Amino acid sequence: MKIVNVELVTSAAADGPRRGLVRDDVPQFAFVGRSNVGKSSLLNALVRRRIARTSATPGKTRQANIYLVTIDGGAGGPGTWRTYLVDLPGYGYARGSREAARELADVVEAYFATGLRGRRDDEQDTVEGPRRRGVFLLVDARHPGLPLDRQAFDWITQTVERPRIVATKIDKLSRSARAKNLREIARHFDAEPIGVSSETGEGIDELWRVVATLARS
Ligand SMILES: Nc1nc2c(ncn2[C@@H]2O[C@H](COP(=O)(O)OP(=O)(O)OP(=O)(O)O)[C@@H](O)[C@H]2O)c(=O)[nH]1
Ligand SMILES: [Mg+2]
Repeated sequence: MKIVNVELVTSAAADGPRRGLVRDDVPQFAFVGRSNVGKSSLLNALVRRRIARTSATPGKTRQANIYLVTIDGGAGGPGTWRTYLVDLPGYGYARGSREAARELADVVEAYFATGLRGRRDDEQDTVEGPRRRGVFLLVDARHPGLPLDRQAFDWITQTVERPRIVATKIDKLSRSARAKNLREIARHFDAEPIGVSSETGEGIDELWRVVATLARS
């Protein structure tokens, strides 16, 4: 599998013109999770370049950044295909004010309201959303079962669709702790998580297989 091209097509804020949100036939995959869980790092690991800004301080990503990725081959066989990968602000941004946290939540909600469901409350016509899509809920492999992650899971499931669970930063755990925590996460969400590390690249191929299978089916 070869990443042919990656470009940032739009950055959309909650209060900005919502024209920025993309609605076409190219499948979309969104990354959701607590601030600092590693969403932007995972996007960079997937596309193999440092295109999304990351930071050790939570609250780095403040807009819905939509990247158009052109890929050659991968699961599903040869051929060129495209997908959007969407890097969203995190929730649980504790360091900022309540208002700042609300602002970031608004961006995420605005993205799902317009970008995935294909419908805007402030628009009369119903706009077709992407036909193929996916939501990845990222949880820190070191902290299974956080109430905030469960709340996000329930919200996404009700608002958009049941997300796939991705357990991040597995490089920070020993082999045994990793297996134990992944089991706990699986029990918590009643779904098998994909363990990944943006540092070592573990799990990245598996995540691409999931994306390619959904995008190209
Ligand atoms: N060891 C390790 N560190 C990681 C990994 N992924 C991310 N990090 C680190 O975690 C911190 C946060 O990463 P980001 O990718 O900026 O997190 P984010 O979820 O985009 O955060 P917000 O934009 O604030 O919501 C950075 O210091 C990263 O270097 C990983 O797989 N392993
Ligand atoms: Mg980020």
